[in-house]
Amino acid sequence: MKMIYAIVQDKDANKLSNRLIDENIRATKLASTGGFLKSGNSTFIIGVEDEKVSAVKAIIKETCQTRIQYTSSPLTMDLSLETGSAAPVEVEIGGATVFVLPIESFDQF
Ligand code: 2BA
Repeated sequence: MKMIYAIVQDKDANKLSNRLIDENIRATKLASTGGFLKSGNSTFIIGVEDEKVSAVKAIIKETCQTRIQYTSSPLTMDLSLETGSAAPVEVEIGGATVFVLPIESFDQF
């Protein structure tokens, strides 16, 4: 059995939830925050049998898309304090960041 952690953009989270329900794959969705942009994203925790890992990754890939976001980098934010204007920085996010970990044991009591 494996534990899949998938960090996805909030805009894709409902679509992914619905797909996982349709495919009878159990998941937990956590509200999370990206360390770099400090904006909200969603982290899915999905425990699955080894043979289902590829199928789940394919669903995540199909459901989550890459987007461009504009933000102020720490450097331009520092400059903006001096000049009063911050140049936006283009950042490409996602579609999804996925980690697959082994599970030592799985119990439901
Ligand atoms: P954030 O940390 O808010 O990062 C958002 C996007 O900003 C990243 O997209 C990446 O394009 C850019 N970025 C992140 N750190 C950067 C840096 N030091 N310098 C320049 N650009 C940087 P993604 O790579 O698609 O990541 C989306 C979200 O997935 C991240 O949000 C974070 O919440 C999570 N994530 C990505 N890699 C991770 C990792 N190795 N461990 C844990 N979480 C990760």
